[in-house]
Amino acid sequence: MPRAAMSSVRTVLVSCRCLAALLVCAALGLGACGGGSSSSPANPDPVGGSAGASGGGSGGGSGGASNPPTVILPPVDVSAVAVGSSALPLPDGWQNGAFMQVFVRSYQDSDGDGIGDLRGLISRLDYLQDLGIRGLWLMPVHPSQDRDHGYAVKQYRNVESQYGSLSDLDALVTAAAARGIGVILDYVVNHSAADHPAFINARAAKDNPYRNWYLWQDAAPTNWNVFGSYPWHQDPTGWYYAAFRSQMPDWNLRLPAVEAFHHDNLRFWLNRGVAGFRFDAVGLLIENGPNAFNNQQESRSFMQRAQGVLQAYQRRYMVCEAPDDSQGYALACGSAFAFDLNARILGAVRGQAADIAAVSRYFSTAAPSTATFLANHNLFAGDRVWNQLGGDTMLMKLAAGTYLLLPGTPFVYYGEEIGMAAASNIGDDARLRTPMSWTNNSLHAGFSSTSPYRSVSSNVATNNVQAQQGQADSLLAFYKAMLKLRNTRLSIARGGYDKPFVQGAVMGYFRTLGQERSLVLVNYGAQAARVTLTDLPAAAVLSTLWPQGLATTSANAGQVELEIPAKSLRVLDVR
Ligand SMILES: [Ca+2]
Ligand SMILES: [Ca+2]
Repeated sequence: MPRAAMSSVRTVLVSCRCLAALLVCAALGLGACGGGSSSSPANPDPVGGSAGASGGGSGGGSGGASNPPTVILPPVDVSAVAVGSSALPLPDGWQNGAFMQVFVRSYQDSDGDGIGDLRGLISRLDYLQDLGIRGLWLMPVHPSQDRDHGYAVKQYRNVESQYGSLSDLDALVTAAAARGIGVILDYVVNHSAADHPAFINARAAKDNPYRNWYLWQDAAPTNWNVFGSYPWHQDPTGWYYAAFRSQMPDWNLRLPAVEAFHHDNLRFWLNRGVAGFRFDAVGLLIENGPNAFNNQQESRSFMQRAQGVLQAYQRRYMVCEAPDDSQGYALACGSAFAFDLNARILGAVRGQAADIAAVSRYFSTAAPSTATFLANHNLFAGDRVWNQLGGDTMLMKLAAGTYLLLPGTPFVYYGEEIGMAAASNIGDDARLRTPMSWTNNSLHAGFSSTSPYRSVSSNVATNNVQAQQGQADSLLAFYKAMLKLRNTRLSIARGGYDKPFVQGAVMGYFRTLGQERSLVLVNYGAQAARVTLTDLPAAAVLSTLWPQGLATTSANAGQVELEIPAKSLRVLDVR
């Protein structure tokens, strides 16, 4: 913990005269509501700099005979964090390798409580390294109110106790870096948990110094509809804004103190060697009104400034989730997820011509830093790939080969590499977040020694790591082969995207970096296809990198014909 971390934790005292404070007393389970005298807050000059930190100065005397009962609201750690060591023991360009999106709760349980944890994840780093993964995106690992997905953050500078401790996270970061893997954390910047100390303070009274760290109105605002829901929620002291749900109130990100708080939080983790962040829901950061709450310029500017925080450090990486404005945030964030590509790839894999064309075109205009993926932890981005493609291994290979060889930074959703299915007995997003299938054990999938907190995937019997390891034609082996190409060919990891074309159901393109040139051909069709390339160097030599064992081909006057079997891909070195 940085030097200053505990030096200015601010405690706020509030009178319990009003109903709101009584409710807070009740919610906190504090018995101290019945009396006691006020004492000075630990720091009498809280955030806003205005009077009223103690609450005792406002409200006017009611002329009562006794002192008002007082409750001590929880302190908020808003201490400043300065830039620390900027070094990162990762190679330059590490972020051009593939990431694994990991839900820690479901990855590996180390202590037999049925819940995944950081020590469990550390024990699987060798697997991830062997697979060829160069980065990990950990879904939220902070103490959370939901104690599931983690997106209702209660504390930004600590680790969920079910997952372990800060030192466990440090150990993970160190052990991952030793394997050439950077760790980025999910950072939830739009909202906190309702149980976050700042919101407990904010809702206690209108004059609480943290009041305007959130968005409040006295009366219910009209005409608001955020993706089908009314985002204002009634509380005893007013109406507060929460775009997602009542238990996740939105921060007031226009307030400089709130932005500074988040920047300090980011530095807290960057100073510990965390390699960067995945920022959640950045389209919804700052609102300008009922018809202007999504993708406002102020939100992009906010993220641009967050990028500035990371730029004070070496080789850090950040990526944003902005589902309906991927390219708009690519610049502001440095990298944003391609939510307009994943369904196109799965459509191409099914042989749909419009989707093949769209995939071929994509990186002609998209930022080369775009983060690609097939599926993630949210159903709005699609079901598990196995479910979407009917469990067809050939099609899953085609989908993987498509995005793992394109420009950008690919994000593999944990278990995707073994064709892990959703849970068949769960209807919501949780179906996508089942325990990792390490073995065919129908109770715990090798994820734990006991019954896991959530049921396992529906296809654990067939699609698990143990069954696929050592099998040359497995989906796992294919992912490993594609990642090896990405990790050993700089042109594929970070080269240009040149001369894309579509011939029939075949998509082709070149990846070029310096003298190294790679040619990728993907046949999405149900028949074998012959592809004619016409403008190669006159005596170009094409050697096949994948699949292995094919003869070298030479161009004749810059022209060559290549055969691609149905639903397969071919990668060649061209020189
Ligand atoms: Ca555990
Ligand atoms: Ca917001």
